[in-house]
Amino acid sequence: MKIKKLFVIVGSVLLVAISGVLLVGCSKPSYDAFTLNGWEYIALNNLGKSADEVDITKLKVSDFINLSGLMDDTYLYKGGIKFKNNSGWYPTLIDNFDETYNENSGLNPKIWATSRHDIRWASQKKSHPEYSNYWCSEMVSVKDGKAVVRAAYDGNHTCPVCTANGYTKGRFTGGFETRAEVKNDNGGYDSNILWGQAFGYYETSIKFPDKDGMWSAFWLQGNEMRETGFDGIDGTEIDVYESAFRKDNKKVSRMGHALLWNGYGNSGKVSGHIGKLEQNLYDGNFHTFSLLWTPDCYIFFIDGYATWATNAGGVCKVPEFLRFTNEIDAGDGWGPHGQRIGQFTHDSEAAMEVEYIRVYQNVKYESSIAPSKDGKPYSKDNNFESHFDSPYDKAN
Ligand SMILES: [Ca+2]
Ligand SMILES: [Zn+2]
Repeated sequence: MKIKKLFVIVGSVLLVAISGVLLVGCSKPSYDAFTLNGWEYIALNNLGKSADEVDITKLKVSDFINLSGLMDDTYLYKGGIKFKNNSGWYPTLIDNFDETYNENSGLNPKIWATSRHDIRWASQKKSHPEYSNYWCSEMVSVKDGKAVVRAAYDGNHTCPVCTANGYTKGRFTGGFETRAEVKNDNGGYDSNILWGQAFGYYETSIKFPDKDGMWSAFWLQGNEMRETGFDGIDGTEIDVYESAFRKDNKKVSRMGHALLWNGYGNSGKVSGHIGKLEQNLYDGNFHTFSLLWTPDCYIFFIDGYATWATNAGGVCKVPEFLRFTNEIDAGDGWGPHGQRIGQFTHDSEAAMEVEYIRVYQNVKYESSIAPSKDGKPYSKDNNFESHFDSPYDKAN
């Protein structure tokens, strides 16, 4: 055993030395091979092929699942008949933002709410209180078939809610989600889920804000994510993408996926992956980000290719809501992964644009969903709450 192990170690050192020489001699930037941690077997089984027959670092969504024959028109599943294909997939929520509503920033109020008014980050520069970053519903709109989250400095902000909070000068942006946070009598907020789902396939097409000092994200979150028992099974924050790498995008685009569970305080757990990509995600075009969430694992895709797969935390079995959010630095120029994202300047503005969100469910996943709190189907009536019950992380 020992000898074999030694050989392996020597072998890898050699390999590193050789690839080091190759890298020095080659001016091309290096990209990360996609890491599926064994979950590529799902695609291989589906394709009926072995790992030798396909490039397992270049697996596509269609290698894992079959969505053929399904519509992609704006649609909301309301129970009853499932328009499912031969593989058991059916659409549950498709919004192409091709319909504009008169209220709710133009978003369908049955599904969406704008992220709640809040100060996101106080200014990190004492001499510049106006560097503070606020979320405001007025920064969200539906335009030309897209949901748009603007980001801009406003020195005379007149939104009534912001004004009542004393936020009239600063950096304003926001988000929208399938959950409404409503002020309660205890001075806190109730988290009312408007639409939630456990498992399925989630795909969005996004154009990033093209400006220093910003990042955006598409993520899923559950009301029970802060419960400290049961690891991630009773709720996991699933960051399908978190874009904070525009600043050092000269050679390669990087992108982060992450899972967070058991709250955000001392009990909080995290697992993430940041990969270097061949394509430029900041080229001013739309790019797709998607998640295949099965009862066994999470598989993340960028522009249709599987980039990371994991079952970290134990796979979440309870419904979660969708979030599209935009962020601005507050004068420090640091992003969420401890990297420099630059400074937001006040003389121009930028926007995060969402072309569509498409969510599908598979009949085979349905029996793995955790029972609801009251034993009835998950809905607004039981606030999509599961039977899981454990202490709650008070942090954040
Ligand atoms: Ca938990
Ligand atoms: Zn406001």
